[in-house]
Amino acid sequence: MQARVLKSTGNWYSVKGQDGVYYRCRIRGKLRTKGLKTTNPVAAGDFVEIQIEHEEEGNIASIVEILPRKNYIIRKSVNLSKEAQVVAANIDIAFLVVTVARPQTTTGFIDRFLVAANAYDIPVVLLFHKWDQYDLKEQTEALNLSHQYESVGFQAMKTSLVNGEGMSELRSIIQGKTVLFSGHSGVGKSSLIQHFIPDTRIKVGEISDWSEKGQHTTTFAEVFEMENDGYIIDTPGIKGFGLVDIPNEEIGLYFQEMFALLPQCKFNSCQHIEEPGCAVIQAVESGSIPSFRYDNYRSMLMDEDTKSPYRNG
Ligand SMILES: Nc1nc2c(ncn2[C@@H]2O[C@H](COP(=O)(O)OP(=O)(O)OP(=O)(O)O)[C@@H](O)[C@H]2O)c(=O)[nH]1
Ligand SMILES: [Mg+2]
Ligand SMILES: [Zn+2]
Repeated sequence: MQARVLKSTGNWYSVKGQDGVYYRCRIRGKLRTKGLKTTNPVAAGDFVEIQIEHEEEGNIASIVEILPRKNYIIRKSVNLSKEAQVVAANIDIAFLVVTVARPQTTTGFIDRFLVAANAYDIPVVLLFHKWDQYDLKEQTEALNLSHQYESVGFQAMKTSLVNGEGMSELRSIIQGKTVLFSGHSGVGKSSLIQHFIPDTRIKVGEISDWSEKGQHTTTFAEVFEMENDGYIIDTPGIKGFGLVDIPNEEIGLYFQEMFALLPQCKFNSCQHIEEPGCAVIQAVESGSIPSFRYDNYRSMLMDEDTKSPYRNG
């Protein structure tokens, strides 16, 4: 029977079967994971094939196969082995929660996130959140920014939990999908999850990914179910996407508006730096590509360390 992995805790996995029943599972035998060297074979969000062991003693089953993943996010393992940990799989939408103030989200952060999501093949919707708390100047700034992201092809929304702005639209977008909320600490991710799934154990205002000693704690992602079909994955400790190693010459491919212009550059290997006949530089000069996007692209080329939105993510 097919099932969805909701949570993994060490060797045990909570899954929901197609029959609507929850099972506790262990892995039986060796699971094939096609060349990907990871510390955990099965992750939250995985679709798996299970075999029921016994129903009397609390629905125990075995995971016998992982179905092919549509996409997944990984992070470097906490131990020093080079292995990666699969954090979550099969994500339909990543909502990037952005606030222009209190706290401020920079476009440098946003663009690094968007590049990583693009590389992971995860569609992003930008939420300009806490709209209720902006003064006029901040509203103008947020509007400008959201229009600029829309102009390069992203969906952007105004949202607020205080006045309810955008919430019914957001709910209908999540319907039937598997989504996650990303963004800086304090932007409102937990509050949003709580809004859509009121009985989760996620606490608002709780700093989830650092232990009392200030160390990064290993926490597992968990899939929460919405009432009317829809899944929200909570990934404690991963506010951006952890591990994305993109060689310099490929970064431009993940800035979609630049990638679209590449065929019009004189050289098909153009990196849009100082090559003659570069269509991207022309588009930046004419204003059809926002200059901050281009600046962030250039700074990603220069700074190895900042390719990932969170260095420790
Ligand atoms: N004004 C306003 N405040 C909000 C809104 N949404 C959330 N908040 C507040 O923002 C603060 C931070 O919210 P959290 O949901 O804990 O933020 P988080 O993104 O989960 O933060 P971390 O877990 O640290 O990553 C809380 O005090 C929330 O009440 C909103 O729409 N408007
Ligand atoms: Mg939180
Ligand atoms: Zn070019």
